[in-house]
Amino acid sequence: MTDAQLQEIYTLPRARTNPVAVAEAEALFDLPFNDLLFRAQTVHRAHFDANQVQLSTLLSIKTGGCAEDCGYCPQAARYHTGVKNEALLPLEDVLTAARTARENGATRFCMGAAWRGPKQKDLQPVLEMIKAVRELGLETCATLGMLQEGQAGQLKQAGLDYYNHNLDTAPEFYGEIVSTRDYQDRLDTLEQVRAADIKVCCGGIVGMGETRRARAGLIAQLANLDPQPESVPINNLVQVEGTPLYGAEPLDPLEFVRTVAVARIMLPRSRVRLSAGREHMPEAVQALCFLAGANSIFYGDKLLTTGNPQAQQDRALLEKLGIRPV
Ligand code: SAM
Ligand code: DTB
Ligand code: SF4
Repeated sequence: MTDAQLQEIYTLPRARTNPVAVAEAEALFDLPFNDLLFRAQTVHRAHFDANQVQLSTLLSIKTGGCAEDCGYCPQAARYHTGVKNEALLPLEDVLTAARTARENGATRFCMGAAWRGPKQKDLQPVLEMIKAVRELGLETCATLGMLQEGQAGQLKQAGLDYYNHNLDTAPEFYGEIVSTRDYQDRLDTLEQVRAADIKVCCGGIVGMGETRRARAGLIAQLANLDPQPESVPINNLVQVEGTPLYGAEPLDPLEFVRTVAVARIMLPRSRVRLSAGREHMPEAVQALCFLAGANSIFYGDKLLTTGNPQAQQDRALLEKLGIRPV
């Protein structure tokens, strides 16, 4: 891709990133590992208690059968991954899961649906779920896909605290991963979420065969959202057989740690979440991610359709590191 093409991609109407910010992120990635981690830890301590990690529990409220073609996703109908389709869960099932999450010490409950976006008839029962989960004293988060005009306002009214909608990767790599919605669609949804005064949870996935420059591009793009997202999930691709990205070259764990560190430095006030990909991540690598400034995790035995470390195992890890869960 030429510099002119890159310039064009990064100046989409609502994409505020310019190549200078990408270069800044790239320069951070290129630092010696210890210098990068020292800088990240310094920024981290200036804005957060360094021994505290926020716990969010996920629940898939509608599973599989999705019409989109996201190349990483086991829930896309067009890939044959063995995920069992499930209609929208009844309110009682959601509440049972939320109560368990609360008892286990989670403070936020994130409800995910395998939709391109919610139809109006789908939204109503989700609004009931949000209200009921909030009444349990949990923070609420939802990830339902693209939002249409007016839907963010309804979510806000129901008591939604956070909306998760990821940019996934850098604009120049995005077209190789997803074709059924474009980057601008994602930025538009994020703008609707902001306008409705819901906190933004927005991050991406690494380990999809992208270059370091693309990882820098993703972080720069996130950092240039104005205001910056309150919550930034950094996912390491969970490779699921049947998806196009199955068999991609796995990312070097130290490069994953670097990605977390660059996110911490460029998004100093955001909670950076060490997200998908922890199930098979050695504890020492997770500890390095916390040192690099990660201060949130998905907590609970399952993500949406794939595994996550057992809650008990996570509590033991945090205890070993002297990290307080919040
Ligand atoms: N369907 C909605 C959407 O795509 O906006 C919401 C749910 S979707 C599963 C939420 C996010 O999960 C995706 O944007 C992607 O970043 C992440 N994700 C999905 N599959 C993943 C995988 N195999 N590994 C890592 N992250 C994944
Ligand atoms: C996010 O950034 N990661 C979560 C959440 N937001 C919705 C999802 C991870 C999904 C991993 C694959 C699965 O379990 O289906
Ligand atoms: Fe559908 Fe979301 Fe999966 Fe994409 S990431 S295929 S939109 S469930």
